[in-house]
Amino acid sequence: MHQRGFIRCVLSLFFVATASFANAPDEQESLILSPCGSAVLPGVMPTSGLVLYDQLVPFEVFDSNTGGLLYRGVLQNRVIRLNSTGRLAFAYRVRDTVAGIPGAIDGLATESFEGLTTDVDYTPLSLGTMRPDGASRSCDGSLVEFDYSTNLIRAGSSSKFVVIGTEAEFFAPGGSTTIALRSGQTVRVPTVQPVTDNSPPIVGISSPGPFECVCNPTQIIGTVNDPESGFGSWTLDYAANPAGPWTTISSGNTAVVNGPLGTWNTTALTQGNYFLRLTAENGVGLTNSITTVVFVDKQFDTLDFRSPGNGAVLAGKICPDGTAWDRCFKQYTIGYRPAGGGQYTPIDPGNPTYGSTVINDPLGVWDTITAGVPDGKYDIRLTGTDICGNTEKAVHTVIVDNTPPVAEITSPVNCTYHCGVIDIFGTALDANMAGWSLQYTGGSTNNWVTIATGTNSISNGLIASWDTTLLENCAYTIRLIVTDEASINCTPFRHQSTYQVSINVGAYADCDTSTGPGVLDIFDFLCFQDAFIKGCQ
Ligand SMILES: [Ca+2]
Ligand SMILES: [Ca+2]
Ligand SMILES: [Ca+2]
Repeated sequence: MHQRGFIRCVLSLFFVATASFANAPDEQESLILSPCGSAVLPGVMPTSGLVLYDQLVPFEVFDSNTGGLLYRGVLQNRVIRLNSTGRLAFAYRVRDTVAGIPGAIDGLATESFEGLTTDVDYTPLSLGTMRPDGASRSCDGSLVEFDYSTNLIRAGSSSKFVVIGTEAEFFAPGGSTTIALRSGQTVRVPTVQPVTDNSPPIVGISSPGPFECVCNPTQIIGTVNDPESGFGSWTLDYAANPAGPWTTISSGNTAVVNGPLGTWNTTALTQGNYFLRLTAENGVGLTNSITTVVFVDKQFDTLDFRSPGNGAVLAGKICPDGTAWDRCFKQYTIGYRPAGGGQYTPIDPGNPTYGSTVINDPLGVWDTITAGVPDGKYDIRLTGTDICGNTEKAVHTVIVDNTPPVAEITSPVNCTYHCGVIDIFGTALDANMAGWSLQYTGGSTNNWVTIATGTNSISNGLIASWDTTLLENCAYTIRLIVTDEASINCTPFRHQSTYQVSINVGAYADCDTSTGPGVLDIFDFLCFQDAFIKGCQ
């Protein structure tokens, strides 16, 4: 077998010639050739119709032993839409053969007719001289073979058209015809084949999936294919509204099987749902279309840093709270730095990022004591990021105050005796002072009675003057309570420092308390003298 003879074949699909194919009479009976069947051809087949395709396929056959040329010619392949049936007939004829070489064709066999009815014959009135003796069909129905064994198509001769009428409505490349020489050599040349395709092309978009988030740019993956009749063309469009207008993303004229269909640049689009439509037409003109909805993501949707607010004074554990939400959420982060500069450090080393959305709830915890954060002003930054890399940030500046206030009474001191108006000295101090309160208990009261309050800081100075004139002689305790503004561990509780001093108000004997048990001596006299001067009666 020698197949070097096939040199070239330029298929011109859908070439339409308007010439009438033949002028055979249409009134004759046709000959249906069933699978496994064979028949002598009557030469009566009606073949007038419209020539849809007419191709000349050159071929050569060589002797495989000597390399000598055995045959050279052209196979003419036509497709005709028959007037009699409206369906396609496939016709073949050997022509333009070169004389003077030894070859002689004794058979033509063409394939891909399985599943079709084949109505076979030759056209006695067409060009050419040789006609087949008969035809046979393979048992699978694919191959139809015309037999020229007693009417050889010798070199320099030609043949009349042999015709296979079918019920096919379409044709496509992919068939082949084998030319056999009497001496055993064959050559196979490409010819068109009938196509039975009642199914539209397969179209599908596998990525992005329905309602999936789409970033910019996004590659669209899908399938446009038709295994029966091959492929015509396809278009990928998008629209904001299913009624259109549609804008083309990409198009093509070759099949794609779960591969890239195009790259969608969404730069000019606003965020929202969009429709993607894939429309395709197969090789026989059937169309199919699929539409899906995707979400074009253009921004981080909601970042609400609800608390702590700017200027908040905080201590211990700090609890940022609010909302970090996106339709295409990826993560949020919370970091801190000294106010105004430097790198942000995650507030929680165990959660450098948070992978779940939060809506109006705690976002994280910053334990300023465990982290050893010095008192001072800090920026807290909340950052939300979506899967497209869109981010939103919010920064609040707060004051960390883990230092309780200073509360101290320096005068009077414990166990001293006093009368009249007592000046109380000491310190009430905090970097974030909320206020102080000076109170006493004792004598006829069992509760704390306020002497004075203030919001000013006092550093080793007069806190208040306490008039004890109307109080009974007794032991009294005075206390200084100083409160700062730092909210501790995300509660309303503040730092509070207390200092207490217990004294005696009124007459006394062992005035100077210099001896124990008490002894009345010159120092007591001096003490009495001093008390008298102060107004103790
Ligand atoms: Ca199909
Ligand atoms: Ca987003
Ligand atoms: Ca403080």
